[in-house]
Parts: sequence; structure tokens; C-alpha cells
Amino acid sequence: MEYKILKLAIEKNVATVTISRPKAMNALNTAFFSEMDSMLNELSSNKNVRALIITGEGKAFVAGADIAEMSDMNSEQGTEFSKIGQNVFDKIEAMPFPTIAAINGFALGGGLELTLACDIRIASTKALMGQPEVNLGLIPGYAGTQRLARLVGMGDALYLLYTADMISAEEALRIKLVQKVTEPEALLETANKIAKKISQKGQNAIKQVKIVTRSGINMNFNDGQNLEAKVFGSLFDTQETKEGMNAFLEKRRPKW
Ligand code: CO8
Repeated sequence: MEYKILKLAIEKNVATVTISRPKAMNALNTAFFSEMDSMLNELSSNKNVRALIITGEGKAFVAGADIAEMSDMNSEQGTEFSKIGQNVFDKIEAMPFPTIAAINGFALGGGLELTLACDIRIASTKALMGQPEVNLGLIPGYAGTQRLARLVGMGDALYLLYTADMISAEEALRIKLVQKVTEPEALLETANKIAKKISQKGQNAIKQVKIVTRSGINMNFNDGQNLEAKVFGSLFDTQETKEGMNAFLEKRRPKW
């Protein structure tokens, strides 16, 4: 596929996808979802990729779904547009390696929902985040009502959803919406450092951590523990695990 909105760079096992439609604050339209879907398919089958960073070009990470495109939709089209976005964001969440949102500026509405589908969020001090849908007479349509409350808890989620406030990176850190805050010029370097650190661990272990943690949160505690025990046991049949433990005992770095 020819990409017009997304830019891809792959360096040392880390893929960086930059959303680039700065004239519209990188707002999410049908073309974006089609490109992102194709990009995710490409990256998930690329054996060299061990982590994905998603960021935005210009003043915004993403300032929401494209309001111009949505403005004359009927209810059927609205539901379909919501489903398209939900499916693509589910795909981001299910990528077979860790994903990091590097939030360079405005992450509003669908833009914040995109970051919620990623595993980790790093924000620049210039970032402003919020769910302003109620200002437009809308609600989030890309699982924001579901993922936000699971991430930050019901009180802070409903506060953001009701007030439509744009919060700073510091405030986002306080409510644990983001995991780190950096100066703007250090944002991508910080995201890359985290991605590289992850890419040097046992890659099957990283993949399984993601599957067990992400599936477990939707299970009851006992089912989650049972899944953990099953996956934990299965690792003992892998070369990666044998090498990891042997390397520790032999006081050397694992070779994987
Ligand atoms: N959609 C379309 N265009 C946008 C969007 C957007 N979400 N955000 C900004 N733009 C455009 C502006 O229209 C403007 O275009 P032009 O230059 O042609 O007039 C350009 O980007 C620059 O924007 P501003 O001049 O407004 O720049 P400012 O720096 O003054 O303000 C803001 C930046 C604060 C980001 C402001 O643009 C803003 O408030 N944007 C809208 C934010 C918003 O409400 N986002 C939520 C959208 S709704 C949503 O995301 C729901 C998701 C679920 C959908 C479910 C499917 C049905």
C-alpha cells in the first residue's frame, strides 16, 4: 500500500510510525484507518520488529476523529465509523510486541483513544490530553469509554469525559494516564530508549507477558492466575528460557 498519512522508520528492531496530516492536526479520517490497518498487518508479520512507537507530526499527536468527515454522517455511518476505528485500535492493542504512544502535542478524543490502545504512554511537556466529545454533543467512539476507566479508574475517567478538560502532561502523570513525561526534544529519544530496552529481553517472554496481562484484566482473578501458570509452565520447553536461566548461572549475558 502507498502511505500518504503514515511515515514508517525501522531502526534496530524498533518501528516508529508518525501520523502526518499536520494541516488537520492529524485528525483521524477513513484514509487514516485504512493506512493504519495495512501498516499494522505489515508490522505484525515483520520478524525484525520488536516494539512499535506511534507519534504525531507538528503541534498535535492527534486532535481527534475528523470532525469535517463526521459532520454529515447519519447514525448508520456513525456506527460504522466507530466500528472501523474500534477494530483498528483493537489491532494496535493486540500487536505481538509492545507499543508506545509518544504524545508530542494535542491528544484529544480519538487521539487519546489511540494512545489508550497502546501499552505505554510517554508525554512531552507540550502535550495536552482530553476527551472533548461532549463539547460536540458526542461520546467517544473508539473504546474511550471502556479503556479510559480501566486505565485510570472510574472517577478520573468520568471527570475527563464529563468536563472535556484538556489536561497537562503533569496532570496526566498524576492520574497515571501516562507513564513518563519528558522535555519535547527528548520525547522520541526516551520512547526509543524504552523500546530498545524491551527489545533486548527474551522476546517470547515479552510477548507472553503482554498476552497474559492483557487477557487477565478481562478475566476473574483465578482464571487469570490459571492462565499465568499455564503460560509460565510452557516457557520451560523453550530454548529462550533455558538460555536465559543458564546465562544467569554462568554469569554472562543471554544469547538470543
Ligand atoms: N477534525 C478535523 N479538523 C481538525 C480537528 C479535528 N478533530 N482538529 C483540528 N482540526 C483542524 C482545524 O479545523 C483547523 O483547520 P483549518 O486550518 O482548515 O481551519 C486546523 O486543524 C488547525 O486547528 P485550529 O486552528 O483549531 O488550531 P488551534 O491551535 O487553534 O487549536 C485544537 C487546536 C485545540 C486541537 C483545536 O483544533 C480543537 O479543539 N480541535 C478539535 C478537538 C476535538 O474536539 N476533538 C474530538 C473530536 S471527536 C472524536 O474524536 C470522537 C472520536 C470517536 C468518533 C467515533 C466515530 C463516529
